[in-house]
Parts: sequence; C-alpha cells; structure tokens
Amino acid sequence: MTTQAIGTSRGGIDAGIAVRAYLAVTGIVLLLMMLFGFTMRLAQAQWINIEPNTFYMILTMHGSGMVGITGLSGAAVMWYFVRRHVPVSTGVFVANLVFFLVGALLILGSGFIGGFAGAWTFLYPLPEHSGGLWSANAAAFYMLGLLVIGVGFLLLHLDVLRGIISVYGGLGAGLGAKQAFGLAPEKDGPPPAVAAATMASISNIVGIVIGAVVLVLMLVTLYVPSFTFNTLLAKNLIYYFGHTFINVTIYMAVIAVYEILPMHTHRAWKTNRAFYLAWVLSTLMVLTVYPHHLLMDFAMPTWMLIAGQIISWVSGLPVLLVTAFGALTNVYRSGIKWSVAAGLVFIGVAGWAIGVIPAIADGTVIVNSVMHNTQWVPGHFHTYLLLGMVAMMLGFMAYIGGGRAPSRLGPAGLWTFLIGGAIFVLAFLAGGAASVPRRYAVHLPGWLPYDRVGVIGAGLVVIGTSLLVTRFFLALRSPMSGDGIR
Ligand code: HEM
Ligand SMILES: [Cu+2]
Repeated sequence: MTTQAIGTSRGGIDAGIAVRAYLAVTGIVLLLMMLFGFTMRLAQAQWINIEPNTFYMILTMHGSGMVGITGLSGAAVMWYFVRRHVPVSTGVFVANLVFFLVGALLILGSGFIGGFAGAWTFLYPLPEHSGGLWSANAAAFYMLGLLVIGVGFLLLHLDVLRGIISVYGGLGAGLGAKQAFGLAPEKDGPPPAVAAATMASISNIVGIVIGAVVLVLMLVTLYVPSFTFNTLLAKNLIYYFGHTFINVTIYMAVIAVYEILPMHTHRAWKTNRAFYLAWVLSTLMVLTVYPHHLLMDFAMPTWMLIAGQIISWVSGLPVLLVTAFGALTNVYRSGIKWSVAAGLVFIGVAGWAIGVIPAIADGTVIVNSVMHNTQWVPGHFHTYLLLGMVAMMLGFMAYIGGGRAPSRLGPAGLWTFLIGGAIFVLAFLAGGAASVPRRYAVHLPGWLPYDRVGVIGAGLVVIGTSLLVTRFFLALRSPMSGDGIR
C-alpha cells in the first residue's frame, strides 16, 4: 500500500499511534455500551430485575454512547484513509479524541451520578421536566457533554475539508460534482475516500451547528424557566442533528469498504459517474430527509412530511446501491483471499443494505402510523448500525491490528458476531411486527419470548465483539504491522 501519506507526522504525535488510540477507546466503549444494551434486554426478558428509572438511564447512556462511539470510530476510518490523499492535522485529530473523552465523562456523570434519563434525543422540554428524577444540573451536564463532543467533531471536519480544498480546489471538486454531471472525465474524479469524506464533513458540520443551537437554547431554559421556545421547532432541530450525525457514521465507515476490499481483490474500486452522482445526491438529500422522524406530528406542514417520506425512499439508496453493486463487482470472480477484515466489511455492506429495507418501510406514513414507537424501529436501525456500520468498523480494526494475532480468534469472533447479530435484530423486528412498543422498561408476559431470543442474540454479539476487540489489543503488543501509516 501507499507508504508515507501526505500528512505523515510533522513532529508531534504519530498518526499511527493516534489511530490506534481511537480504536482502543472504541473497543472499550463499544463493549461497555453493548453490555448496557444486554442489560436492558435481560431486564425486558425479566431474567434480571432493575428499577425502571435505572432502565431509562441506561437506555439514555446506551443510545448516546453508541451514537458517539460510532461517530468517533467512523471518524478514525475517514481520517486514516483521507489522509493518504490530502494533508490533515494529527493535532486536530487527537484534539477530537480528547474532546470526546471529556464529553463522555460529563455524559456518564449526568446519568450514573445525576440520574439523567431523558434519552439520547433529549427532546425538549423533557430534560427540564424530570418529575424530580434528575436535577437541572444533571440535564445540563448531559447537554454540555454533547456540546463538547460536537466541538471536537466540528474541528475535525473543518480540518478535513480544509485539506480537501487545498488539494482539489473546492468542495464540489472533492465530491466529484463535475464527474457526476458528465462535465469532466470520470478518471479525473477524486478517490472514493475523498468523495465520501467531503459529503460526510459537509453534512456533519451543518448538523452539528444546528444541534449546538438547540442545545444552547435548552441549556438556557434549564436555568431560566420563563424562557421557552417552540417545541415543534426544537424537535425539528434535534432530529435534524440526530438524523444527520448517525447517518454520517455510516458514510464515514463505508470508506473502509472502498479501501479494504480492493486490497484483497487487487482491483481498484470503480468510481464512475453513477458513483459521484450518488454522493452528490446524498449530500443534498441527507439535509432534507429528517422529517421522517416527525411523521406523527400532525402540526408539521404537510408538504414537509410528504417531502420527508419521498426523500426517505430515495436518500439512502444511491450511495447504498453504488456501494453494494461496487462491492459485488469488485469481489466477483476476483479470486479474493478472504481475511477477517475483508469478511467484516463485506458483511457491513450486506447489513447496511438489508437494514435499509425495514427503515424505508417505516419512513412511509401509513406504515409509520402502525410501526411508530414499536421495536420495529430499534430492529431496523440496529441492523444497519450493528451489522452495517459496526461490522465495517470492526473490519477496519481487524485491518489495522490483524497481522500477528492468534489466528482462530478472528474467524470465531466474526461468525459469533454475525450469527448473534442476526438473531438479535430479528428478535427486535419480530417484536415490532407483533406491536411490542420500544423504550418500555417493563414488558407484558406475551412479549417475553421475543425478548428472550433477543437476549441470546445479544449475548453472542457481546462474545463475538469481545473476541475481535481482544484480537486487536493483542496485536497492539507487536510492532505496528505493514499498514503503511508510519
Ligand atoms: C450487543 C449489542 C447491542 C445491544 C444488546 C443493544 C440493545 C439495545 C436495547 C435493548 C435497546 C432498547 C430497545 C427498546 O427501545 O426497547 C437499544 C436501543 C438503542 N440502541 Fe442498541 N444495542 C446494541 C448495539 C447498538 C449499536 C451498535 C448501536 C449503534 C449506534 C446502538 C444504538 C442504539 C440506539 C440509538 C438506541 C435507542 C435509544 C433510545 O430509544 O433512546 N445499539 N439497544
Ligand atoms: Cu432519520
């Protein structure tokens, strides 16, 4: 692979160590958050007993922790690969990790010490009205934690865009806009990592700024109760931010697919006009699709809901299609030698594609009015996040730290993760189809069979992920293997 990328350490922190630090933090936080999820599933299955207050606190910590850690690890994938093409600052990259850790501590403190349980979506005015369960300070710590994490990501994405502009001359060129519209030869387009990083950074910058606006307003309402603002506006701003941030985690992680599969097939990833067009379109659509979270809000302007529904059907699709098709054609008859890394990123594409189908169904008004707030929703998003995004990211982790780890650990981890993951998400989807509500601490007897199958799947996911993370940590002991980053 390319050695000595453009941004290679100019004194100061070594980029290889920084990426490994990101992944080490990811391994630990991911497993911790999975254990939180496992605990919730055990409680719903009535195999353990926890207070509802504690359940909702754990739900809040799991939701924000998972969204945060997929963001962080997605950023590691993006930065590692985009850095081969454009100059980026290792200092900013490390600063983002520090901001993340500080924010994560604030958030964990708000939950485990302050009892904050307003869900990761902190829907206004819930944080302010805890019914005595948590204080204004606890809610403030939570929101400050999100703000601090947002600042880190903002700096990182700005730095990535600065690097892209310095090499390609503009954001349109970074996306391959001319290629998308047939105005320039396909072969002169940016590499896939650059197009994806441009899209991800533009979207996340807009989303984070909007998120910061609503967080600051809500912080004021905590201490100045006479200050209020429109709840529907707040919900729009929050879901704009939340939808964008979580979607961008996938758009960053997918870069691992574009880079790792070709190393195994010895075929370059084909970037044609459709590829660039897909990335241009999703940059536009990710900004307009969030109203699918508000389909049951009758006070929303109808045209926005209709737009949200239609764009939901098409917004994820272009990039998904070019990626799935690209992955299949890259692998087909290539004589690929599968490794754990290649297997995981391939599973990631499949998990993403499969998970989007029930998501699109739910983004449709008539389906949403039945499935809204059932476990259908965690069913679809765990499919494309766990079996999609996290699988791609674990593939990246295996690629960075694969080399000299014991050989059995990887395949055993991969299969346990895959089988467990499938059982786990199917249990959610089946529960949703049977109208089991989401976000309920206490389940009725008729719902328990779904929950119990879910526990088994979740347990296997935790075991499989532990094996893969252990493999990564064991590989850290040996000198950095030939991934060309030093
Ligand atoms: C072992 C793996 C995992 C387990 C056992 C697990 C378990 C759970 C459970 C039980 C819930 C609550 C479902 C309900 O509403 O009834 C939940 C919600 C959620 N999970 Fe996971 N999960 C896992 C992995 C992930 C991953 C990888 C992500 C990635 C982002 C994630 C993000 C979320 C989010 C955003 C929520 C919604 C929280 C809310 O409703 O406010 N989870 N999870
Ligand atoms: Cu959404």
